[in-house]
Amino acid sequence: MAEVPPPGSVIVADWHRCKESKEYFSKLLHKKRRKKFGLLESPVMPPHAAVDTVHYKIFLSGKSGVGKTALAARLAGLNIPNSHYETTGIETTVVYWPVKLRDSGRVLFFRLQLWDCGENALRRFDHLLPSCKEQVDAVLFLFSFTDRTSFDDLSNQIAKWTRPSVGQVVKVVVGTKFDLFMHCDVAERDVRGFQETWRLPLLQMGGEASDGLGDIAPLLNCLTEQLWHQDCVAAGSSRHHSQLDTVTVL
Ligand SMILES: Nc1nc2c(ncn2[C@@H]2O[C@H](COP(=O)(O)OP(=O)(O)OP(=O)(O)O)[C@@H](O)[C@H]2O)c(=O)[nH]1
Ligand SMILES: [Mg+2]
Repeated sequence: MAEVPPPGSVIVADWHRCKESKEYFSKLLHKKRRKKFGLLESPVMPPHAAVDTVHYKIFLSGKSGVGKTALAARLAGLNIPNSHYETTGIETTVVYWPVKLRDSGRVLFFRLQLWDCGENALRRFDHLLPSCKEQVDAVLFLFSFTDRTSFDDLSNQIAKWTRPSVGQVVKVVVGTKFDLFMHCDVAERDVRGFQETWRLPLLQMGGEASDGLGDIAPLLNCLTEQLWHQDCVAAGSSRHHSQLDTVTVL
């Protein structure tokens, strides 16, 4: 398995808290709330501060009800569903996230297209998984802290994505429903044991979504850092990135 870069070694950690990042993060907000980007929309910087955008495809994996659709909504700043409505096919959601590279000081917008497919739909229709897997850059493996079986199944899921036929994909584990600690079914020592075995980043999610970016920043920073690292390793140079395109100034 590819080595995971230590947090903050590739991108500036907690950059969203720095004053100089305000100009970029403000493009994600409207009246202090998350801006909704339509299919053809993207953050627009003034000409003097135009930055490049890099595109990635992310697949959300996990049992039905663990919170894949809720996580996609949380990351995009959309309304989180209160009830569980099974996702009947593939839904995609786009999330923008600005990042500052540590070595060069260069700023990039990451455009993350999240692919969320209902687990039951995946099982019912064979053609869905190949579409989700096609040219995927990263997989978020979700388990719920309130559902032991979703945690026990993680190793199985990750192993499927670690075969040589799959190629290199960034892997991040997300434990959802961390706010429901009264119903917690996964002990801390089990989580530690899992991390020692797999050596993958594991982040916890849960609770009311805030209007700010603080609750999603750890996951998005971790994901973008690994995506960039994976590309640099693949290209053999930290300066080259084939997906670069300039943010269009409308
Ligand atoms: N309290 C709490 N509830 C959550 C959290 N994440 C998801 N939920 C709830 O869990 C339920 C199921 O979440 P979904 O996101 O619909 O589950 P899913 O993984 O998309 O399920 P399928 O589409 O059937 O595969 C919903 O009622 C969500 O509101 C969380 O972090 N905390
Ligand atoms: Mg769903």
